Amino acid sequence: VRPPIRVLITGAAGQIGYALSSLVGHGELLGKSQRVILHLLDVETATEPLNGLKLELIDSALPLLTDVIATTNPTEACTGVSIAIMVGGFPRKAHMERKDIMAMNGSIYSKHAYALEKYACKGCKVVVVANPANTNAVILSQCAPSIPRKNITCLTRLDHNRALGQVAAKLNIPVNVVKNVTIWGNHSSTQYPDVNHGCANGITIRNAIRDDNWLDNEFVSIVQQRGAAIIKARNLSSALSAASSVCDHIRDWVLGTPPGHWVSMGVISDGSYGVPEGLCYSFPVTCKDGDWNIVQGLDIDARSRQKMDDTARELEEERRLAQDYLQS
Ligand code: NAX
Repeated sequence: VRPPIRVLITGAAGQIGYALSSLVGHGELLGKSQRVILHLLDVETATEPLNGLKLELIDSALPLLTDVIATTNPTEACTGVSIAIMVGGFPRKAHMERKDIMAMNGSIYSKHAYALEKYACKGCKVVVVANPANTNAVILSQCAPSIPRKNITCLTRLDHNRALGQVAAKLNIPVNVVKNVTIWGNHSSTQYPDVNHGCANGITIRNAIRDDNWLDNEFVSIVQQRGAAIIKARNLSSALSAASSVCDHIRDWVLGTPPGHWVSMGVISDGSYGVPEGLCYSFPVTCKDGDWNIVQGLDIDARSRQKMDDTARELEEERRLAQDYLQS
């Protein structure tokens, strides 16, 4: 029997944490035969709901869940973890400027980076969910230089899954026969959802849908604005779908993507596709043996190029704000 793996969820008392911890306990993160110990971290003001979550997890009697540690101490939370899911953060409020939100998250992510670097297992895999997810990942990577850059990622799988869902709905086919869409860039409304290399039921998405106008305009804006549509409908941001996508992101990273399939992950750019090095940018990736690699050699048309550059520019601007904070 394999030993249990320690999985950290920060911001665990929030709504994504609530949905995610149960999915992890059901084996959706690391497979149905891998036992896990959940490390749940939140801030002191959230102690009661955090403990309430622990009680509910105990009551769920999940065979794969060996133990639950609920804590407000980052050192205890990070000790011995092999997977770190960073959901905790300070969301942007209407009155806040981007530089203020960057400073709040800079302070959180530099502290968490320090605790992970010092106390997590060597080789710990990190996914940042909290917004601005891409730039929080850059901050974390800069503040934890001993964690390999390849181990620090951000979540754009929810956007990827939203794109798959839209194509499947348009064609009235099951979502699992749609593959190889790509989310390029930032997890924000400047992201570029790209179907140019995707397939549905074995034919290209463009040939299957036969409506370039819809694909180039409405589809792109539905995916870019989906987060806002969920907030309008629920009066709360996406939680169930975000939690489910986190599991997809980590499971594929650890266990591998199926042959011929790629997924979207925010990863630290190595300069592929002309994306400035060091930005955390969403690319198409394949995963094998616990490692991801950017899919190379895709044809990029002029329209796509422009959208990929626009979202890179936004990320550079975010990185500048983060840099200002880190140097202050
Ligand atoms: P909630 O506000 O419900 O939960 C956030 C939790 O983080 C709270 O319990 C809070 O106390 C905790 N927290 C704050 N500072 C902390 C710290 N220093 N240490 C530990 N915990 C801390 O938000 P929720 O709806 O769960 O969303 C969490 C984050 O995910 C937000 O930043 C949100 O914008 C982001 N999202 C990112 C998505 C993505 O695809 N990358 C999609 C979903 C979501 O919008």
